[in-house]
Amino acid sequence: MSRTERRRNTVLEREPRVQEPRMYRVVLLNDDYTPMDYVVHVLEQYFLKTHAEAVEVMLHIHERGKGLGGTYPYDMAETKVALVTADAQQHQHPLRCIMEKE
Ligand code: TYC
Repeated sequence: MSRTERRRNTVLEREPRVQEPRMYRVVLLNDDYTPMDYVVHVLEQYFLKTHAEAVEVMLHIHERGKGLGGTYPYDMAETKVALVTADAQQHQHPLRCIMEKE
């Protein structure tokens, strides 16, 4: 069925029936102990950053307190948080990764 309604001479656009999924930011937090190289590795491995991008994001987090890994639908964001948290724990680093509603 068409998304438009005709009333006399006016064509009214209806709201789209399908909404974009709500997106979530996956954010990494700074701490004093996690090695910089490890954070760069996490950004490359889990957020598919190039090495140069990963270094830039890591330095941003180090200087500003937090930074963006990526933005994803809920399930993907939740999975990234779980994978990064598990990896950091395995390596005994206190790195924290959280999600925020966009
Ligand atoms: N601040 C850490 C250090 O000096 C590096 C670091 C960067 C830690 C980013 C966590 O999310 C982080 N070794």
